Amino acid sequence: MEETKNGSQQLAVISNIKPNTLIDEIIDQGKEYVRLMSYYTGAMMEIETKFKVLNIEFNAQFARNPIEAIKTRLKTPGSIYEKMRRTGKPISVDSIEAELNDVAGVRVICSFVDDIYRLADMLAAQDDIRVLRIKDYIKNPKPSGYRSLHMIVEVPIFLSDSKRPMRVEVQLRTIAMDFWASLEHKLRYKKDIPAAHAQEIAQELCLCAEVVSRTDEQMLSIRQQIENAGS
Ligand code: 0O2
Repeated sequence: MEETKNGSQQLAVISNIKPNTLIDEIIDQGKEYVRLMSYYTGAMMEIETKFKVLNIEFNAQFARNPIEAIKTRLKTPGSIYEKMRRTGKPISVDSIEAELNDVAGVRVICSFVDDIYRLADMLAAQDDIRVLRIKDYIKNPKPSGYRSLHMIVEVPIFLSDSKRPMRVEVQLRTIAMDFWASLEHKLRYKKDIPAAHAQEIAQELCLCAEVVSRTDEQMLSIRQQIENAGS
């Protein structure tokens, strides 16, 4: 009579690997995954600190803060798996590091649109930062109306015995752009909007994004008028 096999034994038969080897591999991959996530966390901390330093310096020089808030997020395992699967990439720790640019994300919420470009230039000019890609969704908004400046940067993290370059996705946006993106995400995320209403809702959201963008322009213009009146 054939012996009943448990899950890992069955998997081992299919993949032609001895059960213990398979379990060891899963445990090793798990450890490697946790290690990789700790590197990304370190990289996010490095970038967050760089922006905090720029904010303090700017405040000392111009008596105002260009940054309203900084948010960091590590992509969840589910979200990583989904993106790897969707893009047809092999699911392994090495491949996650090689293929994904946005495992570590830093979102910088700025007061005014010109602060976004100033901060982006200041970050890019730092000699330990390598800018790999910039997507300007402010000058070229997405069809949804989404606006932000996206940068993929590489920053070194210093480990106990080595230095390792890590990629971080930086999203810079104004308070108004963040207000729109957060609400739009809440309204649309995983909601099964009936096809009959989808286009109308998308158009309304896009109109809201344009109103928000005009408000940003007006606020910047008001700040500049105040600065000019004072000088
Ligand atoms: P989450 O949870 O925010 O991370 P890439 O993989 O970078 O080569 P991709 O995925 O097309 O290419 O990147 P893109 O479009 O430059 O930026 C994706 C991220 O921008 C999204 O991340 C959102 O954070 C944000 N984003 C882009 N378009 C929209 C939009 O229409 N509405 C809102 N609210 N946010 C948007 P994730 O992975 O979707 O989610």
